[in-house]
Amino acid sequence: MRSGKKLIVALDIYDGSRAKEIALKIKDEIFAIKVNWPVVMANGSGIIKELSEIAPVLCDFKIADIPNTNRLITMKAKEEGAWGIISHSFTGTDSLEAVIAESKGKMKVFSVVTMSHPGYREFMEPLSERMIEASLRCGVDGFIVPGNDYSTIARVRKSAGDLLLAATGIGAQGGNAGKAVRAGADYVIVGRSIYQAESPLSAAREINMEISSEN
Ligand code: BMP
Repeated sequence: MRSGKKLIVALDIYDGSRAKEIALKIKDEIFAIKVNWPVVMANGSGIIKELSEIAPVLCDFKIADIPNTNRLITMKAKEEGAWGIISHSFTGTDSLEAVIAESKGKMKVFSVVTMSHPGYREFMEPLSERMIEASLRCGVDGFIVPGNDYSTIARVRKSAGDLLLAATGIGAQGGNAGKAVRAGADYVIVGRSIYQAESPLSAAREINMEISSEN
């Protein structure tokens, strides 16, 4: 049912019932659900398992700690049945390797090597290429890329080969889903444009039309 789907909805809301309600409404339009701290802090990690019954769950914990703490966070996401997990890479290869080792082929590991907000340029941007190389050496499954910066997506795609690229920054942050996919993204991650829409289902359908349109 999910083959060919590229849309990942980011449910950055506190209300777990509302999150499940939206997920159920749009489940035929999405590949996966991304959860971040708001919904997990408000509902506990069990929300990962509950949402996984609707669609695969990508845990956006942007893990950025010492290897042991990274391992503990990863283990919990795995126990709850997550499909994938997002880790920072700037904390170094030992930290990223801990996430990959604990995922043990059961969860996809996405590394953050670029970001979609202006502050990314202050500190991270000069290190982006080095973080990509290090992530490749560690054996990540994919990268998070900015869906509002198509040349950066294309740059990461060149280094990433066949690995998965998931683009954020679509809609509320100015990116276009179709352009992001044509620049090289496998998935587009969309939050506010869906969960704040009057009809999340219509919004999700519109994004899927953008993806399948030719220009
Ligand atoms: P929205 O579509 O509402 O802008 O949400 C984007 C989602 O992607 C948020 O969950 C945010 O944490 C995440 N994200 C991002 O916006 N930029 C990045 O560079 C990396 C992210 O994970």
